[in-house]
Amino acid sequence: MDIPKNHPRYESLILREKVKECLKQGILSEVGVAAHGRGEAFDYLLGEKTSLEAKRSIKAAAIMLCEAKNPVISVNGNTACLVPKEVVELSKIVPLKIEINLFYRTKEREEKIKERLENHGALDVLGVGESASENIPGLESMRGRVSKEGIFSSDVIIVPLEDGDRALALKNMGKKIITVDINPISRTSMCSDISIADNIVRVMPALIEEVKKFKSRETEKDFKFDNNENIKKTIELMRSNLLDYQKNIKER
Ligand code: PTJ
Repeated sequence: MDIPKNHPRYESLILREKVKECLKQGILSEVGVAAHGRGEAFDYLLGEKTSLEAKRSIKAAAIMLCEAKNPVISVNGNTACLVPKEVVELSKIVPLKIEINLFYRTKEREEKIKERLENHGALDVLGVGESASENIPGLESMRGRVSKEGIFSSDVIIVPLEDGDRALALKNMGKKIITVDINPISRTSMCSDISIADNIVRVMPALIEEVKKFKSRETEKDFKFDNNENIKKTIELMRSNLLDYQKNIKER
């Protein structure tokens, strides 16, 4: 569908078109559409821009990724739909491994997501078919199936767009978790080591830039990050944005 460029919700509608297309192609799960809608609602509360808190968490994530021994990005249907090019670029510059990990796992979806990532330049995609032969202890869902050389043996994992029980199970295995979840109070955000509360379409380009800065030694050496403080400030920002909306109604 042709979306008029001057539509006030242009960017959001373009993303919806992408989601619709990925659903048709079998990349996104049907439930992934609901997950996207939940993300849109939180984006409204954040004013649809990257907050200072999100910028700080992105910088902390870049440092953690670059200092990791075996970093991995976990890719589900929503992530593969929205940011395939950026996932591949990040995997090359850190470098890190790409692993497909689906809640609604089917062979067909694994293959389609792999193909989408390969079309964007991915060379080695883990987590497909027999490659996911290990299990995350204590996790009953399909997300528990992971590859030995990827998530199972990783030290740092980026877990985007997932509000569930896997992050905690991975933490219990002794891993460091970075999440990209625009909802700062999701289970995953609350138990991660670094919680990036921003839209993944804005996070990935910013994360790639921060990794480049770290690699070229432009990141300040004494950068400190406190995830709990950052989550609290993000919630405060949402609250103050809501109060601004309320004030605007009174003044109209
Ligand atoms: O592809 P599969 O089979 O693995 O299925 C993926 C599901 C839909 C199961 C997975 O995405 C999921 O667990 O969805 P949830 O539980 O709704 O969690 C998704 C989280 O991501 C929610 O907290 C949303 O607010 C958040 N979110 C949605 N869209 C975005 C987002 N966060 C950042 N950027 C977005 N664009």
